[in-house]
Amino acid sequence: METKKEFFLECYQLGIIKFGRFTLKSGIESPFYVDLRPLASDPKILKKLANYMLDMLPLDNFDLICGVPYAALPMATAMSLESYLPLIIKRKEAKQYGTKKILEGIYTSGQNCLLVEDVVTSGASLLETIPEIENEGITVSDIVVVLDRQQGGKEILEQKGFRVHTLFTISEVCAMLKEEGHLADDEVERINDFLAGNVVKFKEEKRISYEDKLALCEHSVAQKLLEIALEKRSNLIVSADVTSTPELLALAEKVGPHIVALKTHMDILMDFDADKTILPLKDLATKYNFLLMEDRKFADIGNTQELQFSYGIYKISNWADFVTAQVIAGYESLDCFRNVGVVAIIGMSSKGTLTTADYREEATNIALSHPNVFGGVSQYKIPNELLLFTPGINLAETGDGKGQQYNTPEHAFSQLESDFIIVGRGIYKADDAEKAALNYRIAGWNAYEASL
Ligand code: BMP
Repeated sequence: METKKEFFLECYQLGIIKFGRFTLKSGIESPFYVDLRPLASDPKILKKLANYMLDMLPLDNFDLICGVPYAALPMATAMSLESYLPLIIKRKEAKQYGTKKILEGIYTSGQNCLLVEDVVTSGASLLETIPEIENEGITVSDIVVVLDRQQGGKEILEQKGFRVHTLFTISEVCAMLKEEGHLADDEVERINDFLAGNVVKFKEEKRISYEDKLALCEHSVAQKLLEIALEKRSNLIVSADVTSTPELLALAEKVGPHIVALKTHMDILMDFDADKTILPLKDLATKYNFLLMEDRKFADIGNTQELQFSYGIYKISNWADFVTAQVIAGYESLDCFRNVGVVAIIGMSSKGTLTTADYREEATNIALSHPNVFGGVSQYKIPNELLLFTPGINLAETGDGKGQQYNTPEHAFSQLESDFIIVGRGIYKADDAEKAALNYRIAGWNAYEASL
């Protein structure tokens, strides 16, 4: 049997609630926006919705059913079909000609009509509709609502003597969405603030500059990266996902002047050799002033990571300036990266990633508190004390058909307040990698400046 929560999550998939910053008809700013009309476009969901609503009601009390136009019309129709309660239709405005009727359908005076509404906010539209129905000699005792926005409407209607049955309340819905990782703590807080009648504070402040970050970030690698960024007027990291040393070195030579760091996956090289790969790469890093970021994404217990970091054929600790690591194994697993900086994987760019809001929150707490960590990889904002690295950047594509999801540099800097963009295929697959690196460098720097 499907639970009410499972049913709600199915409805949520249709985009019926959005979170962010919305100006309501009244001019008030709301942290969420509800529109239940999409429910009518999914017949299975509409039918289930009708039954969930009917299950809450003393059906013997009613002779008729009527939806408040327009959003509740399909809901009332579906409920009528499921319960055999006869439907009447209320016009939004009385007909200008002919009968000038406000109610359409078959009814007689003295009958009791169940009213259906999609969302109740202040109750104003119901209070307008009810007298129009009662003027026709029909009584209204019960109102059934899909979602109560909890802004006083239900209480006002109840004070006037109506029984109000609600399937979901906004707080219940937020709790379910939080549990499922769709809502972060600060969003829930903002919603609670709004429901408590307070003026909601939306963050207005602009992102902070690299100069200010330099004062804030204590880790030596973070400072070095920020210094290079300011010197080269670049926030570009190229992801060198090539599979041979000649390709790697050729790419580093081309993009070197434009980047703050070269990101490697050393384990994809077919011909890795410490002398032939690392020594010339280090020379290029010195020549063009960029750092080496090994995207190893360590994800094991501390002891194993320590071995993976310093032993085997790659001996990452000998040459990488900083590495990426998952925080899945907990705080202490990061202790082994003593002589380098760590960028923690907080959220991933791929479709269906398990890095939910709750996970990201916990991962951020570890990243903030661990002295080896100076940054995070994420597709969401992270605290200013950490540098944000954003992969999944491409000026031409929106995805790669393998789960990768791309955004633009503008999105990274203005929406996420990112510090560094990471570009792979957008550059190394380009016909002219140097020109592509220059384009991304300019796009990244312009987007950064525009976001200040
Ligand atoms: P591309 O721009 O070609 O999609 O490459 C992105 C690079 O960033 C890859 O090396 C990938 O491993 C890495 N990356 C990512 O795409 N998303 C993440 O969430 C984390 C990553 O490190």
